[in-house]
Amino acid sequence: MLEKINSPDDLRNLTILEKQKLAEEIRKYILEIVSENGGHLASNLGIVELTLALHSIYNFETDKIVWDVGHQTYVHKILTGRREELKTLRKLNGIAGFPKTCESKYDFFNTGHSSTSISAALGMARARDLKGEDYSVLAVIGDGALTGGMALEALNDVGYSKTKMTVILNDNEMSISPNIGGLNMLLSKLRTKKMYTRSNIVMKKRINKIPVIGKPTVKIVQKLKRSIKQLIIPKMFFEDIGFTYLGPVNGHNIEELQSILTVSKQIDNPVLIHVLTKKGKGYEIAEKNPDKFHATGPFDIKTGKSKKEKGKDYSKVFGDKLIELANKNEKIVAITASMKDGTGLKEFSKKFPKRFFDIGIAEQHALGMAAGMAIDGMIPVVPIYSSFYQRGYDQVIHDIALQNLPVVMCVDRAGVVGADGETHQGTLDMAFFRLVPNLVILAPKDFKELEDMLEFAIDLKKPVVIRYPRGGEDKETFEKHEKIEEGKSEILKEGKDISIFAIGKMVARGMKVAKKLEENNIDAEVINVRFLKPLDIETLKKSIEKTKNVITIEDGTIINGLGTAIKELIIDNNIKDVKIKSYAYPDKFIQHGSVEELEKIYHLDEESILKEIN
Ligand SMILES: Cc1ncc(C[n+]2csc(CCOP(=O)(O)OP(=O)(O)O)c2C)c(N)n1
Repeated sequence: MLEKINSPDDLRNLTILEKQKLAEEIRKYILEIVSENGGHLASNLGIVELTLALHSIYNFETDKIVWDVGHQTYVHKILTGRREELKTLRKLNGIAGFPKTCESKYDFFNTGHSSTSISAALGMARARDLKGEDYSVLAVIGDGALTGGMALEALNDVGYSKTKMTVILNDNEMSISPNIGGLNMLLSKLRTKKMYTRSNIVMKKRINKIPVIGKPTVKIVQKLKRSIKQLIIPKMFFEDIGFTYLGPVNGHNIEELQSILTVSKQIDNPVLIHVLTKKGKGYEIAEKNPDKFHATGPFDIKTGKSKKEKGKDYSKVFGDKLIELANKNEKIVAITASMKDGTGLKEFSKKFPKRFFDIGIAEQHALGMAAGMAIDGMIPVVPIYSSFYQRGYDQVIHDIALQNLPVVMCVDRAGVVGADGETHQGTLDMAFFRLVPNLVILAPKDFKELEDMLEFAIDLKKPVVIRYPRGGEDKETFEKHEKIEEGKSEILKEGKDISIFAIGKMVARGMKVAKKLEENNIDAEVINVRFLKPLDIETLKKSIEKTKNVITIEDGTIINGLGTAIKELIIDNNIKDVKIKSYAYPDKFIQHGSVEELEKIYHLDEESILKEIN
């Protein structure tokens, strides 16, 4: 059946039974592709029937849909003419793992970060109304994404606006890990209510059609409507803030989904449809381990085992060291915005449950709360992925840095992350953190240096940022690990012909480049810059004055990073006749592909650097 589906039109004449069969084929197809390419498996397996129903009832030639996070759009991509291309999922120049307006006319809004869909959809609905047009606008959001502040701000506005739009709440009780929070408590009450079935949908339609004649009758009828509705719809949050709440509905029953979507389409006010789904549906191994299969690398379908041996990574090194430090210092607390596993805090959460806080997908709140804990004597450690730190920028500035509070901000997945692409690349953090007064910014050259930096940061009693990349350390190992001192770089190799200044994971590359240069009788000096801020002006200046030839290497954007800092240093100190070249990512959003491929494209690999020096 799947081979016959080239556009949503091909769904129109299918029976429910045929759609059920198609759902199974889609599951199998996604499983095959993700087991080869890696990707977001469990969320996509859980949303197959819902996506089929959406494309059956709505016509996205005119109607519009925004997918929250966007990691669950593989089914949507298959149904909208990208079935074959999906085989190139997350590969360089292949299909993206998230919606992209440039990829298809059926992708109406780019997503990747959580909790944006309701705002975007409301914007589209308001634009539609201002233009006097008529089509449906939908947002599909998970129960995890609903915990994000932006989603709640949008709900507040939608309910009040009375604008015609539909929010589909895909409730699988999971964020990446089990979902938490007060809203989750509310949803779990709703989950236990009687399921919406075709028969009570029909009843609700009838209630809405009770005619209203004359003023006195209005009140009676409205009262009657309300009391009947209460029998079916629990009076609660969503209705109170201006939505018509429909559900809960079984998200794996295509017939019931289609019925409820048909009702929603006819309502001219905001509607919220509560859909219950199972993450990983249809693949038992993922159903049992939805967190592990939220996002996965290539794996064996039979066993669920990873095809690549997962070595030690920076997140694990961070998590283990934090446990060691927390054993000695009871003021240390750890905060995560729904990323316990990804940031290496799983073991910490078990060891110190009272000092561990998973606060939902709410980076702003995580950092604001960290500031509160710090001002009252705790030492909060907050690991967040680089691209998600963007969410909490004002909290870093206004709540933490301005009050000079001792919060340790660990920037995981810094630099290019690879297959997740533009929304997830962590190339901007050095640039935006460097602007902020009071921040101390470091990046380790290897695992051991991350451990040392964490220990240093916890003792520093200042706001500190430590950035480190996804994955493991370089094979280039370092014997030397000087003590970390504020604002002090580390000279790894002395030389007289060229100064190589590198930071973070790029220090290893700098060393390799220096070794190769040595073969050509070029004597390079290599400095592990360590602190982007405060910069070790004295040491770096001395080196520049000696060689008058500098290259800088960093895994961040070219704007306002290490290269910029060194250029400023040269000008501010009036050092004349210096040749300088900076290796960094360009002022662009970096597409998906493997880290190695992207480094090559942007001339950050060893070979490109050497070619340009010679
Ligand atoms: C701002 C932001 N923080 C964190 C993430 C990482 N992240 C991706 S999906 C996800 C969980 C989403 O849960 P939910 O919305 O319930 O969708 P599900 O995967 O369960 O279908 C998280 C935390 C993100 N994409 N954006």
